[in-house]
Amino acid sequence: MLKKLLPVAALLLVFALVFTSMQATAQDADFGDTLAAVQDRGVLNCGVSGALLAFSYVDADGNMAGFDADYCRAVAAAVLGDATAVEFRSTNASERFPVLQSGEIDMLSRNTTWTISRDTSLGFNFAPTTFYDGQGMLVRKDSGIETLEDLDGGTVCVNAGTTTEKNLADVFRSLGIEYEPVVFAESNDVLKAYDEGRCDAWTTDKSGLIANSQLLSNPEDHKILDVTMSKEPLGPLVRHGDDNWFDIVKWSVFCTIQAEELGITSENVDEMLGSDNPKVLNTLGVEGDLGQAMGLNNDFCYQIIKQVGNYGEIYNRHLGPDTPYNVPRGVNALWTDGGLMYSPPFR
Ligand SMILES: N[C@@H](CCC(=O)N[C@@H](CS)C(=O)NCC(=O)O)C(=O)O
Repeated sequence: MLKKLLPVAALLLVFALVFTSMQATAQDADFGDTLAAVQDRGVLNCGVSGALLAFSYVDADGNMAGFDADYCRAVAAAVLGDATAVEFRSTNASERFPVLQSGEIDMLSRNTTWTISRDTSLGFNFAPTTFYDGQGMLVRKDSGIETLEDLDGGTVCVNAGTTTEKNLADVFRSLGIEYEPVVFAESNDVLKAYDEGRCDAWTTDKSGLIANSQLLSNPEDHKILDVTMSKEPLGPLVRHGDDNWFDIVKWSVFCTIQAEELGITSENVDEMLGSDNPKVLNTLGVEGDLGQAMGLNNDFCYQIIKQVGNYGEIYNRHLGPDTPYNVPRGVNALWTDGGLMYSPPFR
């Protein structure tokens, strides 16, 4: 009798082992390595530009400041409960992708355009767009240049390894404009060359032109042409292969947008914990376990808003009316105000 039962018992044992290992695999897949690595390290390694005013630059106190830097801080607040637990890594346009691919950084938040090839063949996942931009062209006011066609036979300063460089070639080819690109790896060199008069024009994302043109010797002597050469949806990105980490970065961005829509700010967030609006309670983690499903505390969004602020606060801090840039929200307004900023439900 016992002999007969043995093979059955062995079979059951094999099933049990396979089942347990499947469970373990599902669990591992739910929480990829990046979250654990960041938590063990106690600091988020975040790639930025470091050379772009308003987005990521070293301020007078020696701190990394700007809109993109604040999205690094938002993720650190969500994951570590501490918005200051960020190690910033400055990157130029060409090195930003290798440092993310190699694992040197956990995420990149560096005025980077979401394109199909970056999303697929380069092996990245893009979190929601934080700034919808487009490519512009800056010229000297006294140059007489009013349109792109006026640049025929001219020189254009541009940053290597960017969508900017490729769009410039495409747009000028389609318009039949002959030009000479003057290409540099570092944006500071682009700026310097244009400032010294080595190019008739300087092209990059309009946000970059607005911000970094403040560094020209006489910013008021220049103007941005009234043309948008491309779509440049800018936002944070992570490596392929860690869905949970992608979710964390994605929902950290959505948290800032959702909070603005719900009227939750860094100032009133504590008061909002006692709100009678279920949407507010879910978003802030007073009710439900939305954070836990990503391996985070349920108050991850509360931490982001308390420590960094909602989308509108982040925007205004770096680009709003009280800054030298005063960039109107435009398409970056909330969807409820006719813009493109829209968070899926927190439920
Ligand atoms: N959004 C474009 C352009 C990004 C870009 O690198 N722009 C330059 C000019 S504003 C820049 O950020 N340079 C800063 C640097 O080199 O650190 C892209 O993703 O390729």
